[in-house]
This record gives sequence, structure tokens and C-alpha cells, in this order.
Amino acid sequence: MQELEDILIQSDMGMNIVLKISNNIEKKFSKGWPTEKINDFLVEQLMSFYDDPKSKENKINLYKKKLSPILVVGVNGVGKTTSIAKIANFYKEKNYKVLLVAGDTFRAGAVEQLSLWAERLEIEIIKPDKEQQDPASVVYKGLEYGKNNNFDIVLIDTAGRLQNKVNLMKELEKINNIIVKVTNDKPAETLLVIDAITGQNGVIQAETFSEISKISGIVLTKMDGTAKGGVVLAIRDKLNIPVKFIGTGEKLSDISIFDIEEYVYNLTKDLFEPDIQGENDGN
Ligand SMILES: Nc1nc2c(ncn2[C@@H]2O[C@H](COP(=O)(O)OP(=O)(O)OP(=O)(O)O)[C@@H](O)[C@H]2O)c(=O)[nH]1
Ligand SMILES: [Mg+2]
Repeated sequence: MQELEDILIQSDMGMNIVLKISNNIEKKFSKGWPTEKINDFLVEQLMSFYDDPKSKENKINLYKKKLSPILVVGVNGVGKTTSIAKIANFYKEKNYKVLLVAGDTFRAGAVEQLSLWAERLEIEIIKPDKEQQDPASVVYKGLEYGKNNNFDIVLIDTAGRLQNKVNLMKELEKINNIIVKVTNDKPAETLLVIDAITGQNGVIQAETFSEISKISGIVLTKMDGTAKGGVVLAIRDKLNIPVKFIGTGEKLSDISIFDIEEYVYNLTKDLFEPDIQGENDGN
């Protein structure tokens, strides 16, 4: 049991979930430990944190026949800009008309970075006219342009300055107000990007951003590394925010729509397999 708990803890799902699961396992298997059954039960348990994975809120929401603004937020360096490029590519390949908005006017180089992606993707981008321009005004320009030119999706990049929560709050509030004003609706999605490597800290980020803005989904990045990304289960458990996309590398194609079954499979796949490599060490 201890070993199992250790493995679960290492996957970053948080003590709360680990204890719930281990309690349930102990209750269910008080008479014996048939490994395969425990494995199945564990998968079942992990899935249950997602209650209804097929429900509408777990799908990516896009408005029909009108502009769908997707606001992308998150702390520095988690992969917001890269994820925007990937999502843009994902929908471009499905023949959606996609526009980018460089709403991170804070960090030098951020506009340039998104512009490079726009160039590679051969899609249009709305940029600030001058340095350090108010992001809300860039967003306004982007939404107007998107609306008037029949775009389907407008992806909005933002700066992630958690160290300055009041400013960030004001900025996102302003951007949200602009979206409502121009489109008469809330953003189709407000995606919080979480880096799988940050572990349990992701829960704090989700809590903080939820206080600032209604988050409709998570983009979990850097799942190509060793991190298991269990933090999204903790976020789901605590804040009921579903995951929408998974990032698995730095290339445009390294993104997929979140699939709870695949995710849980990856989370548990080497739990009960003997560590052949390890056992052979020193032989
Ligand atoms: N391995 C891997 N690297 C990623 C992934 N997503 C993003 N990155 C890398 O993470 C680094 C930061 O990505 P950005 O997209 O610039 O992150 P950001 O959140 O926009 O950063 P700021 O604009 O500084 O707040 C870059 O080197 C990306 O290539 C991923 O899924 N896997
Ligand atoms: Mg960025």
C-alpha cells in the first residue's frame, strides 16, 4: 500500500486524491490483493474523478456561426504562446478561419514570438501599434477585425504576471469586458495553461486564476517529459475544471484533445509492471 501511495504521490495528483483512492482500495481489497483487479479498480477510481468525461463542459466550446474568442492565460513560461500556435494549427487544419491576437504587450519579444508563429502558419495576426500598448485595446482591435472579416476563432495571447496579481486581475477583467462588449458574449473558452512539470503548484495557479477569471478549461503542457501530470486530477477534484488539450512537445503537431481514458492509461501503465530494467541492474 505504501509503495502504491508513493507512486501515486509522484504523479502529482495530490494527497487528497491519493488518500481517497488508497482508502477505497483498502476497503475493497481487505481480504486480499489480486493485482490485476486492483489495477482495474485504480483505473476506475481515477476515471471517477472525472465523473462524466463525455459531458458537454469537457468538450471544447466553439460558437456556431459567430466569432469564438479563446482567451489563453497562465503564469510565465508555461507554454501559452506555443499552445496558441498549436491550437491555431489544429483548427486551421480543420478549415476554420483562425486569427491570432498578440495580447502580451508586456514582455519584450512576446509579440515577435507570436508573429513568427503566424508567419509559419500563414494566418493573420493583430499586433499592438506601439510598445507596451494596453492589451485590451489590442484585443478590441482583434475582435473587431475578426468579426468584420468572418473569422471563426480568435486566439488571444496574454501576459502571465502572477507576481502582480492586482494588475493581472485588472487586465483580464478589462479584456473580458471588451470581449463581452464586442461579441455580446463571454469568451467561448478561457484556457488556463498549466505546465505538467510544476506539479502540485498547478493547483495554486488554477485557484489564483479562477479568482481572477472564470476558467473553462486547462491546457496541460510538457507531457512529453517525465511528469505524469496528475495535477489536473487535483484541479478537477478541487475546482471542477476540465482539461481540454494536452501538449506533448515543441512542434505544432504536438497537441491533442484531452482523452481521459488515454490519460489514465498513461498514468497507471507502469504501476504494476515489474521493473525489469531495475531488477537486471548489476547483473
Ligand atoms: N517539451 C515541451 N516544451 C513546450 C511545450 N509547450 C511549450 N513548450 C516550451 O516551453 C517554452 C515556453 O513556451 P511559451 O509558449 O513561450 O510559454 P509562455 O507561457 O507563452 O511564456 P511567457 O510568454 O514568457 O509567459 C518554450 O521553449 C516552448 O517551446 C510542450 O508541450 N512540451
Ligand atoms: Mg508567451
